Amino acid sequence: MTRSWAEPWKIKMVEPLSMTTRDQREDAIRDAGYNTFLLRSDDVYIDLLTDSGTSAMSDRQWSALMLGDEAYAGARSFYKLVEAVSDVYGYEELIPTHQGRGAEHILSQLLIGPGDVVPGNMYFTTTRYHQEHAGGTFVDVIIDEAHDPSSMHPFKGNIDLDKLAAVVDEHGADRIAYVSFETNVNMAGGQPASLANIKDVYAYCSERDIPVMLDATRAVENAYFIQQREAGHENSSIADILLEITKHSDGATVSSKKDNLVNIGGFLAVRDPELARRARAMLVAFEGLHTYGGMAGRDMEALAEGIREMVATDDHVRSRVGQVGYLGEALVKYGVPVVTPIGGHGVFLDAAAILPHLPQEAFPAQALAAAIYVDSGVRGMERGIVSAGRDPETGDHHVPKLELVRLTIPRRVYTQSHMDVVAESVIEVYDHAEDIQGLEFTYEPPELRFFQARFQPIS
Ligand code: PLI
Repeated sequence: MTRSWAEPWKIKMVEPLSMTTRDQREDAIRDAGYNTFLLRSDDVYIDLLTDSGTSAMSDRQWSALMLGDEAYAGARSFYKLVEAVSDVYGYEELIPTHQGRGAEHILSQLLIGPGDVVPGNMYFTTTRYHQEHAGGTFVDVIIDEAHDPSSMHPFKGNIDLDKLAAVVDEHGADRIAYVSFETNVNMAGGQPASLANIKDVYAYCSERDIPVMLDATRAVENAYFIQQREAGHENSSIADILLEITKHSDGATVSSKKDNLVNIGGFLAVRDPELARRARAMLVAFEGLHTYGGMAGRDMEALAEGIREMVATDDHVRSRVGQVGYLGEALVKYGVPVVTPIGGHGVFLDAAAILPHLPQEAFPAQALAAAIYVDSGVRGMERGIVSAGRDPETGDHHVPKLELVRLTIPRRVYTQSHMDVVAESVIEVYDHAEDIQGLEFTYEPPELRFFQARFQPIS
């Protein structure tokens, strides 16, 4: 007999959700320019826009808030955070920022010069933005399987060493600012890299003096997949695997709004004291003093506690990724095209396969996210051609191979019954997918356009 798993927590406080009618939702999405980012959360029933900053904190984190030391300089809460990052991630030098992109900004400005190249495993929107803003060119060196939604490769986040070597040979090692290595690659569908690949990339780069900077935002979820899928690690704890991952890097940027179980915060962590010194000089100009950066003392307390909690037992991440898998399996069982294997933080619907009647320039994923919202009040997010933006040189759309809608599961927030409601809605929309019309821009912002763009149905 199979035995069910359940969440390793119980609910102590609840937040009522808004229920809306279909008519209300049709008005709301029209008013939002068919962009789910522009909906008011009061008009949303189950909010799967993002897992970023949407976690439920534990009672320990809430009580930690009260211990926040709000001293301008040298706050006790900062030193607690330094200890937590050192114990759990193994980096000694901490630069606290308001969130992940604050850390990306500082790292990019310090390490990238005009004309430099930054190879990475697929791109993330804000990460690439900061790399380009600093004058660099991002080059995707992820394995080909990552661009194939139906490939069952267990480590679709791996870097292809041949692709990386080709970039290094073409430009020369001294033009490579660093390798930007994301754990559990968001845009690929929450897909992990193997520890073997992380080690190989680090060995290759170290021989050539090329730094490896992790985006360790979802490294805990990556560690879980290593434990489950990579031979030799099945008996290691998540905490040990995480340290093994970070050991093979020179530093990391982290958005603490994901794995770290807080609603705001982030950091840059490095090993090199000289790089840390330069980062602190930038921190005081752009974020705040070096012992709080972009965070209040109470935020650093809750973050230090969240960092320890995320690896205190393996049950947390098993249940977190298990819930994502539960939703994914329900959709796979019905035959809805989704990115496989199911990722760590969300289920990614293959909008190109669901809406074959729409060309990519008609923004199928944007249209599908809007249709799911109208059906049930479930809010997902476009992760396709709109998110990819335009090439800053040519002005043409970047045309990603993946045209996806992401249903991202906040940590410790929703129950399996919510997942059932989501699955039923997606199936309903999938069954009538041929009725969904394409969209066109009515407003296209120049930077990170997906956040605030507005659309209308193509007449
Ligand atoms: O949203 P920030 O600034 O704390 O972090 C930016 C960021 C960096 N790296 C990765 C892999 C992310 O996923 C990320 C933010 N992700 C968001 C907001 C998301 O919805 O996935």
